[in-house]
Amino acid sequence: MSQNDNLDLKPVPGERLKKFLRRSDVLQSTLFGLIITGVFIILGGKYYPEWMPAAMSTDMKAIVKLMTVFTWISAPVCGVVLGIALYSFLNRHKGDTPPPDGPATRTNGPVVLLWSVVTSALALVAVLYGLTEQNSTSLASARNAEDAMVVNVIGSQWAWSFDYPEYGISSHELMLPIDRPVSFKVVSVDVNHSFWPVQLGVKVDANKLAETLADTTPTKLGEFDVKCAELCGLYHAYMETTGEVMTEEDFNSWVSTQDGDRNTK
Ligand SMILES: [Cu+2]
Repeated sequence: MSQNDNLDLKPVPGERLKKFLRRSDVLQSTLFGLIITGVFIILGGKYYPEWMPAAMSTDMKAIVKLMTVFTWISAPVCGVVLGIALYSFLNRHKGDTPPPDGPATRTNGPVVLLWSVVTSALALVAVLYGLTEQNSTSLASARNAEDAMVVNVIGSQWAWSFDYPEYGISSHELMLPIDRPVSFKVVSVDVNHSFWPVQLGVKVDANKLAETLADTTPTKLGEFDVKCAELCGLYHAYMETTGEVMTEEDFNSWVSTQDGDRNTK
């Protein structure tokens, strides 16, 4: 072993990382990764609000925003993985004998450290953003509203019914006045169901032995879908109805047309 070989073994700070980042396979994979990351960031920001169901409540608005931000946060991870996959596919070995292994990345300390720090930071941002959003004032105001309208939601095989104790009426369609917080008290009379008014961004289990609660404030006029999101038997797929967010005036006139004897129509 010559003196030069001995000198080469001494680690120079930052040298392994620099060497790694100058490799052509790393450069090309990174380039693919950056392009794919950019595509996901643009798609997430521009199209998520269009692809998601219309945001008709404070909760659904928060969910669309959360999905967009989480797409941005996860875009670099997905971009790097797909970038490496694309590079590998384009440079795949043709022939019968397998190619020799490249240098191991898992033993390259600085590279492992860099990737661990970057992904940990992304995960931390996701956790902090999620917690902040969960406790945001718009959601908390529906949760703590004293003037909330209570709707008792009853799931049964295979239909939903809604009791409005304040008005002494019952309906198979979920009518709600705009901008008034609503508090859903959800139960089932038979098996487990899941109450899912899609565009309101609420999804909560309907159990037989325990009442579950969910709150939101409808913010947009129009019809929305109410589905069951828990496989509950033969006609689960048909366990759906419609709802509508109405002006206060329309809601009051709808209430007056309902039978006060809690007759489900
Ligand atoms: Cu169901």
